[in-house]
Amino acid sequence: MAVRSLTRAGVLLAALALAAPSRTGAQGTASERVQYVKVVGADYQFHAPASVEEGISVFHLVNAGSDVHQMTVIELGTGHTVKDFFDAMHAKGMPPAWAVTVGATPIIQKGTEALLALRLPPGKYVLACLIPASDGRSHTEKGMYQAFNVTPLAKAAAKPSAPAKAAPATPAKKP
Ligand SMILES: [Cu+2]
Repeated sequence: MAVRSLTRAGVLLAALALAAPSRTGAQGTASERVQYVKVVGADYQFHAPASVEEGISVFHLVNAGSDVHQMTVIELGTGHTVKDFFDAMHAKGMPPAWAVTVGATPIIQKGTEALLALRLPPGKYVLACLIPASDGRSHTEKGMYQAFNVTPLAKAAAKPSAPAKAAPATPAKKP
């Protein structure tokens, strides 16, 4: 009798422990896929995938240029385009008020790397290097920005026969 009660309590605790890491409830599962997103930063442009699926993405920024760089992930929201963002950066040298900064890497030297893990909902985003160059212009203005989309997970689930679609260049096998 006592043993059975303990066992039941143990199972309940285990279930709670499994549920705890997921702050957003339904989205998080024990088998949630983590997408690996390689981003190469050059002087002055980014080479990055055009889209990722919603959920957790780990951005791996490599500075392949000779200048210092960083990467800020900005959500454009509805009603704004990448051009709107670029125009605002050109006018003020900093992101406009409507742009939502979702995350950013530190500033890294040439030949170094930085990792940034984010949980991204579907939407339109832009990667941008916000560092001002010596002439006062941001690296964004020099071309260091790239639009990317976060696509709903349901879209991928509708095509179960093409699991490797989201990451053609990299083996996204990490749990
Ligand atoms: Cu830069």
